[in-house]
Amino acid sequence: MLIALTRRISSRLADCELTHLQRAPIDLALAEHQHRRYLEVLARAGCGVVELDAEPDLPDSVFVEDIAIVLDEIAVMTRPGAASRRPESASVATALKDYRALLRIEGTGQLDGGDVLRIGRSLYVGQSSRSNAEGISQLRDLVAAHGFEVQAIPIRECLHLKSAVTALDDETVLVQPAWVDPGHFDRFRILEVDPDEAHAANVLRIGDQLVMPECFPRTRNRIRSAGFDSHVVDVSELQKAEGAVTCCSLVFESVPASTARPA
Ligand code: CIR
Repeated sequence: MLIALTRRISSRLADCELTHLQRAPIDLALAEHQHRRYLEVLARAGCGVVELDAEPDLPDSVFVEDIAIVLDEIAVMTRPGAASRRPESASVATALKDYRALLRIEGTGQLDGGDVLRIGRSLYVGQSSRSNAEGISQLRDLVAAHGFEVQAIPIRECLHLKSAVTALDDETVLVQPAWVDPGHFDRFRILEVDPDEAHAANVLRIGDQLVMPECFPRTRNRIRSAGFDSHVVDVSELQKAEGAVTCCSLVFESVPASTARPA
């Protein structure tokens, strides 16, 4: 069974970190409504949705993707690049320890889960303002024993690697070429976002189902022409906080931690 670990929106969402966007007023009630719809889509896509309690004092805490990388046998607790986000880890770790043995990025390492794109046994990791060389190097060492290789990928003008590229299946990626060089993914079939939809590359993959924001119909048509259907959800208020669809959940196979021991 697939679990989607999520968290209720903080009432202080409007105080979120912003890197590439200007601050715009966020309608909190609408954000909460959209988040509930997002959870419904996750359930429709086959996930058992686990909702952590809100962390009212942690504005970005709905974006649980950045806090951990859940792999088949282990989960790596990140050390988020924004110091304001580090207190989000404790409750996510408490929830994940029932499912996976936990490893950690430590010391001066910085890593956001939004920078980590898994395809098969490869982890592509964005070199971003949030994820530094030390964090990427620690991740490489932690996952090597579990059969994963790590490849660092330069990005530009966007927050995370997964703002610029996500996988639609194990053979196909959806890329925003202004933010990442598609050449890094030339072993895959490459689809590009519609030029009028700069932020459309962030698509959430749940098994063989896809979820994307409602506001990118042109890119949705492009991927449909390539054979990919998708669920849509309106996430306009979370987008003002520089979030999208991958960032609000950690989706993983439910394996009790006792049977998912590190090698
Ligand atoms: C931040 O800047 O950390 C949040 N305002 C947005 C994080 C979005 N995370 C993601 O896409 N993985």
